[in-house]
This record gives sequence, C-alpha cells and structure tokens, in this order.
Amino acid sequence: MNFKFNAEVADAIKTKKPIVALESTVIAHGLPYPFNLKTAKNLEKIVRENGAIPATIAVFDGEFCVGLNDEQIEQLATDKTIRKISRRDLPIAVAKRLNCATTVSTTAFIAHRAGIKVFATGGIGGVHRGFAADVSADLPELAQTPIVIVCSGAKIVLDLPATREWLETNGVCVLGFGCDELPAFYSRTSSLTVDERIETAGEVAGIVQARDELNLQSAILLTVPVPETFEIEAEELEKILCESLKLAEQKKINGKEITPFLLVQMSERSSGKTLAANIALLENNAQVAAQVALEIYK
Ligand code: PSU
Ligand code: MN
Repeated sequence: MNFKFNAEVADAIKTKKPIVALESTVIAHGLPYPFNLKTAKNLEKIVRENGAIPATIAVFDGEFCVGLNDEQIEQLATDKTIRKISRRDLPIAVAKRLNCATTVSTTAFIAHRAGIKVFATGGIGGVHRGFAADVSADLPELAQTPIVIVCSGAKIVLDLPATREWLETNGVCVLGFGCDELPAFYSRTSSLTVDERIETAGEVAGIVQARDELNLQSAILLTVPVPETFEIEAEELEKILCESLKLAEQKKINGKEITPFLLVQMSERSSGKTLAANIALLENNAQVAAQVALEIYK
C-alpha cells in the first residue's frame, strides 16, 4: 500500500508516540469555508496540546497521505473537485491518481493499516431515514476494523434506532464517555443506550486491550456528547431536519450528496447553531481522542 507520511507522523511512528487520526470529508464536504479550514487546523492543534500527534488523512494523487501539509489542508477546504470516497472508491482513487477526501470508512481503513489506534471525528454514517437500503459504508468498516473511533454518535440526519441496531448485530462495542445514552450529534440524548458508560480514558484503554486479547476485529465506538452550551434541543432540531429532508426529497438529492446538502440546510435554518455545535463537538472529540491515545500507548 502506498502510504505517504508527513515528517511529524513519520517521527511519531518511529518513536512510538501516540497518534490520533482525523478525517478529511468533514473538511471538504462537511463544513463550509472558511470554518472548515480553521477547524481542520484547530483539531490538529488540540491533539498536539493534549500530548498526541495529529494525522489528518486524505488521498492525493492516488497516495494514502497520513499527516498533511498546510497546502493539502488548504486544498481540501477550497477545491470543489475533491472527491468524497468510501471503501468502494479506493481502487479507482489509486488507479486514477485522484485527490480525495476520506470518510469515516476510508479514514479508518487507512489509519488502521498505518498502525494508528485512535481516530476522532464528528459523527459516523449509518442507516438513512426513509430509505433503509442506504446504509453508509462506515458501518461495515467499523465491524471489520479494530480501531477506536471517538465521535458524537451518528449523524443526526440518520435513522438512529436502526443504526444502533446495526452496530449491535455486527458486534461493534459502543461506549458512552460520561453518558448512558447514545449521543445524537447536536443533542446529548437519544433514548438509545450505550453498551457501557465509561468515565476515564484509562478505562477505554483497558477495554481496547481486552478487545485485542480476544482478537476481535471490530471497532470500539467511543461516543462523547456535544458540550452542553452548544446542545440544540431535540424538538427544535427535529423541525429543521424535517424541513431539510423534505427539500432534499423534492430536489431528488441522494447518495453521497445527501449529507452535505442536509448539513448546509440545517445550518441556515438554525442561523448557524448547528454549525457551531458541529465544530464544538469535533474539537471536544479530538481532545478526548488524544487522552485515549495517550492511555493506550502507556
Ligand atoms: N458527519 C458530519 N459531517 C460529515 C460526515 C459525518 O457531521 O461530513 C461524513 C463522514 O465523513 C462520514 C460520511 O463518514 O459523512 C458518511 O457519508 P455517507 O452517509 O454518504 O456514507
Ligand atoms: Mn449512503
């Protein structure tokens, strides 16, 4: 496999420093410019401040880039031709030497094969509402990649109960970091349970070690609720989400376009509140991921 490490990550691998992988689809397709650029840099800074090394992952010229330079991050944030890729796209991206943003599925795929144990993001993909055949490639990837994914649950635009069931059926261990309920992205509750409530990063490291001793090949999903001050009440959220979903249906938007479309719509309808919450939870998750990486590497 054709990996390209930046100097910081290459050194971290050599000297066995804790590394946190970060995804690039959230930069290229999840957040609007210039917030995406600022957030991408901030996430890396937060990981460093917490004692770990950030490895933002993307594909440039068909190469798996683990740790990017400023120019590459800038390109992800501004270049509209960057392709969003999940597992099915990997052979195309490599053969045709494409520039691509990696989703949770492809970021986890590359990070694991580069030896990285922890990955921070906002929300994973899952089973879509109203179209149960649209199951994100993120889910099967979690079932077959032994990594820790720190997130705030699944993207709110999804069918959360169906996504929760999928994780259970396929053996993905779901932990709640200081919470009993699976966080619902912009809100801290969902009425769905996690498999275990966890209070410290050290506890997570213990569960990771047990998973590895059992030789289980599935991911551990460490869910962290959005910081309280940024939470958006479920009722308000449901309203703007329904409006956005209706518009998506009218405009016949589907496939990989649906999530970016809904995120923009919801941000506009909430006067930016969903955008602020999205950034806050990403930053918070990066911090938790760094703490977990430190414990795992101890
Ligand atoms: N959550 C967000 N914003 C995003 C995504 C998730 O808040 O942009 C991205 C992630 O990269 C995730 C992808 O892996 O959406 C899933 O897309 P799909 O539903 O098309 O599989
Ligand atoms: Mn899909």
